[in-house]
Amino acid sequence: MSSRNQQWFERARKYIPGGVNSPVRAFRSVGGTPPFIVRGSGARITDADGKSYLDYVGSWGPLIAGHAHPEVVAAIRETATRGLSFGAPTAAEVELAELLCRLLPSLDLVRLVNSGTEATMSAIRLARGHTGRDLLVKFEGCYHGHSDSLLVKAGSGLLTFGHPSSGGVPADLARHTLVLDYNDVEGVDRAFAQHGERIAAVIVEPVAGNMNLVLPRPEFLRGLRAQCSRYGSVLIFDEVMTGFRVGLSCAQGLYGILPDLTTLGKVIGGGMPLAAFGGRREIMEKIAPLGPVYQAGTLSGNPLAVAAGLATLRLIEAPGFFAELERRTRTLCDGLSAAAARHGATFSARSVGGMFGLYFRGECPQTFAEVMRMDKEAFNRFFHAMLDAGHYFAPSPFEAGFVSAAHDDDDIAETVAAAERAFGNG
Ligand code: KE4
Repeated sequence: MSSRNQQWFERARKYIPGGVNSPVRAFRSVGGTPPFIVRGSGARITDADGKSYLDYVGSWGPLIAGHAHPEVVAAIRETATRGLSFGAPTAAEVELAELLCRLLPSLDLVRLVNSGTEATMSAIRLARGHTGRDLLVKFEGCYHGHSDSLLVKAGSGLLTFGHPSSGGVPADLARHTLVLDYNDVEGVDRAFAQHGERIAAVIVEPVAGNMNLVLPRPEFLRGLRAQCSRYGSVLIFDEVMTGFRVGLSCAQGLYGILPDLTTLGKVIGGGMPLAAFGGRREIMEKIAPLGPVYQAGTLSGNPLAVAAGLATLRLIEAPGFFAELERRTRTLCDGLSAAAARHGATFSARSVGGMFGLYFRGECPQTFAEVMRMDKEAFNRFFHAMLDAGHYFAPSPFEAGFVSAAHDDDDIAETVAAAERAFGNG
């Protein structure tokens, strides 16, 4: 008898491409049937078969306070009784913008949008409009959403311009994107020496989370800042994932680098569709209706999403929130590494703030090439053993994981014990 998850997946594929509304959810990298989630509460989610899991995906980062947090749900419920959307300014949007600008010194002005893709797409258009230049620099392994200029893979040789990495992206557009190696300071220097006067912007995940977790070399971020300042290019920190996840001052505070523009998402919406881009006044004032760079959105600043975001940000501002979240995330990584070592498994793990990376290789990777040399089969075996045991990790070896404030020490210990059994079974 097929499970309810299988029944829903079969029905879903009749009406939705691949049965999912975002590709990674289809489990094509790990195989098997994705659980169809019916509810979340705190650190756990429950699927259509009634099976519960400790959740280390957290909707890919937003659920930092845990699922269905009473204060977040209450804020949404109370707001909804006064209407869902007006397409007109509301006071709550001002309160959220004020809060973001207070928490991030690099934000003079901020614009709310509905997704991380919209935020990065708008920031890139703004940087191009501000500089009058076309060339965009990104890094292989970093993901910034699915706007055309970002779905580009590296050219054939070093410093050659990009080619489309997705169907439907015009080659004429892709060639305006230069794809470099993450953490390669010399490569950045060569690119600026050769093209600096034409570079509109560099967009980077200041802590990479879309090629699994890869930390920046401090000289890498410092180098980007220096070159962008020297050539008048816009430095965009894409903090959609790291924003208010690695700490209250985000990655820019952790590494002490002030970007010109920042994109945010995930945590700032608390699980509702909300993202943002913001930065230096001189640049942000080029956005409509003040300046010539157009950007708009029917549901931008949506009252329910703003209510959820404000409630979430107020929760994470609590004294000690990140110290405790960081301790629990590190405890998880240390526990998994110790369990792997006891069974001779080739495994490493690291965390920063409330996000972590698990690697089926001896050392934590520092480059995309090192990430790609991970043992993907070993990851898949671990993933399914843990899923069967009720521990839900990202269904891909190239994704970061997330701990919430709702994961307590017992939950972490339960996951480590399940990993001990998984590593023991090979
Ligand atoms: P969205 O358009 O998915 O809201 O955000 C795009 C985005 C932009 N920048 C960064 C650094 C991101 O991590 C993301 C989205 N992250 C993925 C997780 N790898 C979302 C999961 C998915 O695509 O379903």
